[in-house]
Amino acid sequence: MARFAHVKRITNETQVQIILSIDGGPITLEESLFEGSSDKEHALQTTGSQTISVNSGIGFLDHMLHALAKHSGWSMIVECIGDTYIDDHHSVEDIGIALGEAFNKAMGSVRGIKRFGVGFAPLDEALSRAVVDISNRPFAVVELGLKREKIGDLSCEMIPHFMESFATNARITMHVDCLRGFNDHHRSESAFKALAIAIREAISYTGGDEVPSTKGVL
Ligand SMILES: [Mn+2]
Repeated sequence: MARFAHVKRITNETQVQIILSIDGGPITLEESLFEGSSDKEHALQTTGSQTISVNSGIGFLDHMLHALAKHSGWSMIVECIGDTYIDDHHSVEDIGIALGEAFNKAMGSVRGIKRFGVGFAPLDEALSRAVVDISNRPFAVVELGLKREKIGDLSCEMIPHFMESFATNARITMHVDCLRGFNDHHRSESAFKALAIAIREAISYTGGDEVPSTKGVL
C-alpha cells in the first residue's frame, strides 16, 4: 500500500494544497485551487512511475520542489496561491510546513524502514551533502553558503528557511551542507537533490517490520 497524504492549509496569507505519495505511483487531483483561474493551472507531468506537478507561484521554488520529488521517488502535486505581492516569504514557508505535514502523515507509524539516509549530489562544480534521520526529533542544520539575494523570484534566505520548516513539520532531523560550488543555482539544486537522495534511502524498506530504534518507538 502506498504511503499517501493529502494536506490543505488555508490561512489569511496563503492557500496551499499538497498531495503526496511517498512511494510514487499514480495520484490524482480532485479539486484544484486554481479552478476558475485556469491561467495558472499546470498539467500533471507523468514520467515513468511518478506524477509530479508543482505550481508554487515562484518559478525557482517549482524547480527545486520538482527535483526533490523526482529524486525522492515521490509522486507529488503542490499548489499555492499566496500573497506574493508582499514577497515570497509566506508562500515558501507555508509550502515547507504543508509538505512537512504531508510527509509526516504519509509516513504514519515508522516501521520497517532504514530510518537513516545519506545523499551526495554534484551539479557541475557544486557538491552538496545531506544526512537525514526519520527520528521524530525535528531539527535542521542547513548551510548552503548562498551569496546572491535571489535566484529568479526566490530569496536565497528562504531556501534554508524552507528546509527548516519542512524538517520541523516532518519531524525529521536533517543536516544539509553545500560543500563547494560557485554558482548559486547549482549550489541550491545540488542541495535539494542531495536531500532527496538521503530521504529516498531513509524511507526505503528493510524487508523487516521493526521500529528502527533501541527505544522500540520513534
Ligand atoms: Mn518565517
